[in-house]
Amino acid sequence: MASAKLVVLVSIIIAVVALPTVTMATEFWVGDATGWTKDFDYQAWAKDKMFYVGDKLVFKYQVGNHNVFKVNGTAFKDCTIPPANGALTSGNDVITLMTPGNKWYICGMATHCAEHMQKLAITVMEGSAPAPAPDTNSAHGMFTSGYQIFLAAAGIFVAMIVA
Ligand SMILES: *[C@@H]1O[C@H](CO)[C@@H](O)[C@H](O)[C@H]1NC(C)=O
Ligand SMILES: [Cu+2]
Repeated sequence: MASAKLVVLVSIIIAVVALPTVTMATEFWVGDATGWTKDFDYQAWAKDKMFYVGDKLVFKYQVGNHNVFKVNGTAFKDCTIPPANGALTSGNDVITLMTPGNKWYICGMATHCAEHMQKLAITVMEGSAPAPAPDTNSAHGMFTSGYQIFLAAAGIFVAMIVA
């Protein structure tokens, strides 16, 4: 049964090698724990982030206090508020980034955009995030490599049983 053993081993090796290249869409909570509100620097928040097609933006806020409009670059700059029926108002608005390019979002309440910086501009990139390098400093990195070690060990165990 050497060939069955080989098939299992090769399958496991492929799985372990391929795992880090499987990328998942990222869900960004705009403003992190602060959420979507006045007087928060969303450009600073976005500056060190990479947005890819398929990722999601989640705007979290108290219903009625804020809202979300997707606007163009001109309306973003001038804080031009579109008609109210175009607003997202759920307080937990999820926007999937469907296309690459520049995207602009503003709050349409009173002067939140014009006077309180409640506006976000991002650039969405084609493709998906590169596989993260093994990062033992983060819990996620440890989980990923721990998971791979587990898979490899399980593979060897299964291979031994099959043999
Ligand atoms: C931007 O949006 C505004 C308001 O929705 C619209 O009047 C304007 O024509 C748009 N500008 C461009 C360049 O698309
Ligand atoms: Cu607002």
